[in-house]
Amino acid sequence: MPTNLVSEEREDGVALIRLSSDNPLNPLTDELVDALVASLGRADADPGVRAVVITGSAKAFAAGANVKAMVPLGYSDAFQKDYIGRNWDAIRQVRKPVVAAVSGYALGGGCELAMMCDIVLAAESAVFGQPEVTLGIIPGAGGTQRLPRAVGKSLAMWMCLTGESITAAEAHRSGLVARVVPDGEVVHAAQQTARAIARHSLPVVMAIKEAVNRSFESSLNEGLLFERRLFHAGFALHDQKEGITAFTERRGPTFTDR
Ligand code: CO8
Repeated sequence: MPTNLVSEEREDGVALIRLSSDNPLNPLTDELVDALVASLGRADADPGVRAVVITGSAKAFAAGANVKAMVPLGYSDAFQKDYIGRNWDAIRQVRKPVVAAVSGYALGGGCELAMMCDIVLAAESAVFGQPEVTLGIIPGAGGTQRLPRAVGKSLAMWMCLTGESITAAEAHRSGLVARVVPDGEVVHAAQQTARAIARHSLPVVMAIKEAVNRSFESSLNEGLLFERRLFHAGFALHDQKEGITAFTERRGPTFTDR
């Protein structure tokens, strides 16, 4: 069930999940991440949902992991209880497309959460950063791994080693962000993007997500083979026949997810 940490809306096949903890900076407490993971699980399992939007408050997508909870934590506990891995790893298991709508701060775990999403849209005043080094820690949820893949080594090193943030415009130029929109419009823009995705065939959309993600996990040859196999498998889909037939008949397709 939705909790007061996360709110859920459903419209036009799009689930909007809003991080809404008492603190508008949305520190990513274990409880908040658990609630987010549960909400994502419901959206992924719901046949009425075809794409998901995650957003935060106007002040912050999320200002990072809950720093206060780390103060008493020792190595033994962190390791044995699989701190971060336990619930954070579930976010990338979502099979439907996930769009991040970022306003305000996306710092540390907040920037990492945005990078776990498939598409990132940012408000003009959004700020992205990995300030962990200033706390004497290293990023722990993908900052050293996903950020270089998104923005290249030099900028990723600069952000992680200095702890300094980048603006939405810089994030857009470097490829971290797909689109920048005026403040106050990012959720609407993300919903529009998600709705555009939701109009397509769901099995095709899910296959595209898998194939793009595979490009980060495999050699070029393996990735191309994976893509080719999925492409061939598409010939078994009714929607593939419908899509290409509709094109030749100069009409719009009616996809049925079969
Ligand atoms: N964790 C816990 N509490 C926080 C956090 C946080 N990340 N960020 C802000 N808060 C709290 C503050 O302590 C303060 O609480 P209180 O009123 O009780 O003192 C309250 O939120 C308001 O904060 P500020 O007064 O600082 O608000 P400002 O508007 O002045 O500043 C900033 C906003 C710039 C975002 C500032 O709060 C800040 O720098 N926050 C910390 C950002 C940061 O360092 N993030 C990285 C955290 S480490 C991390 O994410 C590791 C990732 C590991 C993987 C993820 C695991 C879950």
